[in-house]
Amino acid sequence: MNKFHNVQDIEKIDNLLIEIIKDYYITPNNRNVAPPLVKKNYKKLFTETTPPENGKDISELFSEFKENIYKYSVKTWHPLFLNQMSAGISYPSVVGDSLTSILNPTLSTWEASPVATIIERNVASWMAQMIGMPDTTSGIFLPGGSIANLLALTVARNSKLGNNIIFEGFNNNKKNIIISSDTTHYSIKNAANILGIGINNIKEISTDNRNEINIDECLSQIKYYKQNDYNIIAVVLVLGNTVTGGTDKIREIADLCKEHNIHLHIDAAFGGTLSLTDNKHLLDGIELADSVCWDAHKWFFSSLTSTVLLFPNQEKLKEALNSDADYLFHKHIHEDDEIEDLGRYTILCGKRFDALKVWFIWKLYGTKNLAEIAQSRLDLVRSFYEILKNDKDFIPSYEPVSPLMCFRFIPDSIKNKEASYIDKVQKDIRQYFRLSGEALFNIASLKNNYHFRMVLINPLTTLEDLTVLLEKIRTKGNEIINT
Ligand code: ABU
Repeated sequence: MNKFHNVQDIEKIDNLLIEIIKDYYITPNNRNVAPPLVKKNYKKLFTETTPPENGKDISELFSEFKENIYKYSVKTWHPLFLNQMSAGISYPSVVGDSLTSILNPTLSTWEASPVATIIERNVASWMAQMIGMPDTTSGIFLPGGSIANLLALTVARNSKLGNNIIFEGFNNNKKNIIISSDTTHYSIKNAANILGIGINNIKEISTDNRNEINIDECLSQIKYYKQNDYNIIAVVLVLGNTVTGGTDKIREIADLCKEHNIHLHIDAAFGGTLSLTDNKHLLDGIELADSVCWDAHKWFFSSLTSTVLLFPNQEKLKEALNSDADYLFHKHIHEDDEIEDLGRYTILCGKRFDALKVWFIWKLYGTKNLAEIAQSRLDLVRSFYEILKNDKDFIPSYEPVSPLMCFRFIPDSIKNKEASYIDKVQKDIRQYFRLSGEALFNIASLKNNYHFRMVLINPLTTLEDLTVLLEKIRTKGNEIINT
């Protein structure tokens, strides 16, 4: 029997996939969000220290997957999975992603993936239009916002220092700096590290209670570093701060960057979807950016990963990278038999067809429905904020501008206690829910205190789910305080 392509095995696959898709999408509440397990018990489930010598029957393998992997995995589609920005992916995305694996094109070269190359370019251009970038914009799909930020800053560095840096490395004595807020995503720090700029050369601008950049300070710091002969590699603004969903105001800073020819990168990984809502005005000035990234796998209902990195002038990206691989990138004899090789616009040689799931989402729902679904999440967070504001035991940490709500439980009984005790109460409450698996929400430090952090992008999460959860938090919180 040919085990590699066993027809009987293949016929059994659809049963498992359909069973799981139905469990996820038709009965999303049928079990807890997370299994009631601590790390040491998880480890006991998986004790195989050597690879399996002999293959298994596929039905037994499915049973093993369901019993050990599926059952004990965190249910990220559950309405009370509020922990991550990857909550609540859509079924067209699951279909698109599965079909991506079946087609398995690598988009490095167009000749192996002509359709995929064109679809990726088209979907990127839809995203550019949606977000309000200029007509010249094109985009590339990448596996995550962190890689997108790294490539955007590679372009920024090379634009500033010249593409000779590709071959010669650093060759200047001036201080090379990046200007961003003190709450910018940690991937900007990784990029500064990898690009040889150095984390300490990120000049951090202070932020308000929603983690939004202080505009006046940013403008005056740009002027200061310019006057003092620093090389400002880039200014990075954030649309959709990871902890608060806050948005940096773009226009004034963008104008100053244009005046001084400074690369402006916008990390809109989360906030890009605001372009579909009545908060679209928060993107004002985005058309002036030199690069923008937007994660469809956050609030655009796609599965991980599908990030688009957009450039009004994408040739700069190609020029900033090395694509010296003649076994891959061929010059074709007839010009009309040539589409661009997307591999030249990325450091990835194996480049997945991540745009297909976004194509499925967009084609199935259409912009109109997508906008309604996105808006419903903004309406949800606004209603939740009002409930928190009017409840004497809860304090919302800011007025939300996108579906990310932080708040604290501070009843009268602990109001005058030390900050460290109040922090401990928040942590203990969150730990209870994580271990019980009833709900999974996050906790984060915001201006030196711990706050619950709830990502409210899952289209299945209702206001009632949240109010019931609040009551459970109150009950558990009082129990913790009184013991
Ligand atoms: N890149 C930020 C992701 C944060 C989150 O999933 O909650």
